Amino acid sequence: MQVNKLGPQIGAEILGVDIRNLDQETFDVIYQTWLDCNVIAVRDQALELDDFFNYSRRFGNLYAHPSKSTRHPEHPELTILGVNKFNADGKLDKVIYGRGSDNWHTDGAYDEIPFKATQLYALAIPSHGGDTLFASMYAAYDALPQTLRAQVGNRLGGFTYGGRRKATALLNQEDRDWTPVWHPIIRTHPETGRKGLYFDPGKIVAIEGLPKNESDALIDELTTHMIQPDAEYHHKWRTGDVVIWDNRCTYHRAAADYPPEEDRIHWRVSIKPPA
Ligand SMILES: O=C(O)CCC(=O)C(=O)O
Ligand SMILES: [Fe+2]
Repeated sequence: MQVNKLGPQIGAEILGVDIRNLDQETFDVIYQTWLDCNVIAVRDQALELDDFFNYSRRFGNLYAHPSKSTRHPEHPELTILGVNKFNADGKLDKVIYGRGSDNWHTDGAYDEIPFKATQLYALAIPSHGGDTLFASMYAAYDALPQTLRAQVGNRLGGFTYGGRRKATALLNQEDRDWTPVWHPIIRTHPETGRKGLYFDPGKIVAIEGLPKNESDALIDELTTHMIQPDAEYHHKWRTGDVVIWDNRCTYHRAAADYPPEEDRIHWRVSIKPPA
């Protein structure tokens, strides 16, 4: 097995393994690399659905994403990205094509127990474009000016699916009402012990204890501090890549800049901590 760091602070690729049969010792190295690097890509895999599920379950429990219309019909814990991109009239469905591209975000902040990880397996990749961009929440926290750090303090943020804009187009009509759940904005990672700026401008609705105008202003201010120089890693996909990111310390966004007539298809699972 070969491990190569890819970005200055985050991102690593792993070569020379078959994730269908990994002994515990090898998996432990992969897991530790993931904790150290926030996002890892295991290259050159050829997987059936069960292989992808079995490997993903080594990171935690699989959780059915609230977007029912993009789930696999027989396996609710599997989301398929990039299929049914064109409507019946031949027009590009921007919600499918642009999924994950509106904001830098962390997945699953709208749940009481947010997603620990998200894992994708690349089945089809376009000739150019379509990268996934990643950035470190640790770096965002480390660079936060002292005044802002004091303003946030121990405050909680309220998060919903779709946030203030109620961007719920991927959800069925009956699933569009959300009650905010509250998470500390400065969050200590349960496994690394490092602090990060746990933040998502597209999901946060309010900051605890502040009048709406101050809460909105602080949200805008924090948004400008999420992405730090040298703390990004841009993943250029290859078919057969298995990429997992840590939602407790990583922001991501899809570039949504590839030729729409080309396929870009991934299997995707949301992973929560083991019960
Ligand atoms: O398609 C991508 O590059 C990532 C989309 C995304 O935000 C997600 O799967 O959570
Ligand atoms: Fe996402």
